[in-house]
Amino acid sequence: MRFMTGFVAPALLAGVLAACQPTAETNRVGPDLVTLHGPLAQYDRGGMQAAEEPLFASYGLAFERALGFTASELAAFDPLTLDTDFPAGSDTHSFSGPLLRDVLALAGVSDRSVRVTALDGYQRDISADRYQSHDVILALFQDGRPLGIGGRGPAMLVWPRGTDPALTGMNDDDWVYGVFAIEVLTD
Ligand SMILES: Nc1nc2c(c(=O)[nH]1)N[C@H]1C(S)=C(S)[C@@H](COP(=O)(O)O)O[C@H]1N2
Ligand SMILES: [Mo]
Repeated sequence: MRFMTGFVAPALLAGVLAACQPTAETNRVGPDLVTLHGPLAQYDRGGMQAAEEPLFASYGLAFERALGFTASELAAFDPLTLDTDFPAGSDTHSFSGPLLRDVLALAGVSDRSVRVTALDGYQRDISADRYQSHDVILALFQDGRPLGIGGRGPAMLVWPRGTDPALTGMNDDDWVYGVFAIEVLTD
């Protein structure tokens, strides 16, 4: 994300508006892996363009503006590592990535539910109470390797069910892999 807040001189407006569109950009290494939309305090891109963004469109993810996170932007957060079984009862893996609440806080979000959408269309709603009270991460790595597209990437919700007593025995329903969009709900 590149913040676009504050005042801009009228002469700069055209350029700023152009920068809001998900079009030609040369100063980035890769795409937004996770796009945050809904009522945010910060945005860095314009509206969803159905003709150019069919995956958003096919899941009904329409927005006027959003905040996108590239791999390097997600990697800039302090990571947390969780050693936990996944799927439940299976092998233990070491997952790491930013706390979901930290990513949301960067966009000024702290008390709203979020709807997490995966590449396969799987969706789960997570209440603010849950992401604030549990150290759920947006995992980017499993056992030191980046989560890949086609695997569990680009990001995955991983919960500390091995160490957080309140999560003992939780099932996998909210362990969403293939996360690419997070909508902040207005409840
Ligand atoms: N993207 C995505 N994540 C998901 C699911 C899914 O269907 N899609 N299923 C959930 C459920 S119900 C389970 S039990 C676990 C394990 O799913 P798997 O059998 O597809 O590995 O992933 C969870 N995360
Ligand atoms: Mo499941």
